[in-house]
Amino acid sequence: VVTNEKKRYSAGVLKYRQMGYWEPDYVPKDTDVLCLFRITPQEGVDPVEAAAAVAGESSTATWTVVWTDRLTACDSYRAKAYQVEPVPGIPGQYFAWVAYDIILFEEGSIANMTASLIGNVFSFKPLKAARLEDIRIPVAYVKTFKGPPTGLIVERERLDKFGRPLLGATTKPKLGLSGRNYGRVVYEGLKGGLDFMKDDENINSQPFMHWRDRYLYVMDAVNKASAATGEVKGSYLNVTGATMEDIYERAEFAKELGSVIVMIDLVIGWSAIQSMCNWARRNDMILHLHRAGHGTYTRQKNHGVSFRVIAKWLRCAGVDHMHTGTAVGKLEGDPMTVQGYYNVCRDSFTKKDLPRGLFYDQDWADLKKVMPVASGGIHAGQMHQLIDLFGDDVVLQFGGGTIGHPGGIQAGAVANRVALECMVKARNEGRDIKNEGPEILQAAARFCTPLKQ
Ligand code: CAP
Ligand code: MG
Repeated sequence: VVTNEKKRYSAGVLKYRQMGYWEPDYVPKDTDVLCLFRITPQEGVDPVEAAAAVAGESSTATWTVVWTDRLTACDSYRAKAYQVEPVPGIPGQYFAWVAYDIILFEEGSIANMTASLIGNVFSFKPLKAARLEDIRIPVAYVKTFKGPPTGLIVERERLDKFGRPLLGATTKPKLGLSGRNYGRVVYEGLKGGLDFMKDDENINSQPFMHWRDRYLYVMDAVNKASAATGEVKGSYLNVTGATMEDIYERAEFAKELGSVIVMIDLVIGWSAIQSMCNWARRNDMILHLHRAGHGTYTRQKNHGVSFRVIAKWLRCAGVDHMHTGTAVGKLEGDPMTVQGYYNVCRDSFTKKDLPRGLFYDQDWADLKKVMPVASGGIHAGQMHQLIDLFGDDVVLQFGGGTIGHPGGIQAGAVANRVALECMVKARNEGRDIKNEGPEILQAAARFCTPLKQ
């Protein structure tokens, strides 16, 4: 049985090319969705046939010709693989370029777009592996999405904070604190100089701290810290829950308590994210997106979906903050690729940029900009690297790098704020912070014990 199965997919019996899913002369239209897949065909499978199979299985085809094809305008419904080339330096891998007519997609629906593009094809037997590397969403389709409810420009206006990155911290330990102790951490962090505190990805409503309890103590801390510092402060209340009803109930309570921001996890799914975008828009709320779970399908370089594609879908779906990586912290990610994700968040028009992993120009029409979030194992000692890599429009989040400070949580926040302000000042004075960063930090530390510590 195994031998026959293998033959069926490897001995040139695949018919996708013959069925019309390979069109080497096709010139993509401005209105097409364009996808670049990295494919690894099984031994003996012709790469062109494999590319045609990807186009087929992610649009209209099944494994054989069906009579009912003739009852549709199949020429426009069929996706077209139009270019295949070996991946330089990696034997066995190919780039397959595929175009999809806009008619294949429901307007304003990421769930629908993803059900086609990543629905079946990643478990297809003729391929050992497949990865969706990049996507060009045509401007005609972009215009059917609402995009970020607030956007980074309006966020800065609401916060009244300009000309520097924003600072945040994830409350730690992730799980186990009571509401009252949790609130204390939030107060200390905000009072010490952070702009935001944040719930972690997995804190929802566990037995040790129910969500209402958390929200009450957190908002008490936010209000007291705002009064003490004279700054607008926030704490991302994670409204993720088991059902959409739970999510709405939590978000409504956060609003009632005066929070400026709520948070959702990527794992709630595309339709829930789009619903929360609508909710945030109706309620003048900043919407923070934690990309919990993304590493299960974005990390492997030969299989899954690149985060740059997820970032494009998230900007269309409509979030205001998006975790986008750090390149220098505890989590995987190289500087150039991560900068590419930041471009997707913040550009009005993201230019093709191969060194940063961007294969297409992307016109964002008038979709607002997303504030990227750098988080994961970073601390004040890396301030120069972070500002050099990401500039001002970013939230730098130091969880362990605030709450693990030897002098306490408030001291951790002070160290981060002083490190940030001295580095921004040095950069604005024209100093080369990339190389002189440690020196600049040490000079500031002479007058700031928490930073010195
Ligand atoms: C960071 C963090 C964040 C990750 C998410 C954690 O804590 O709270 O969830 O950064 O990763 O649980 O690891 P620390 P990403 O600041 O203490 O490291 O931003 O890449 O999605
Ligand atoms: Mg976390």
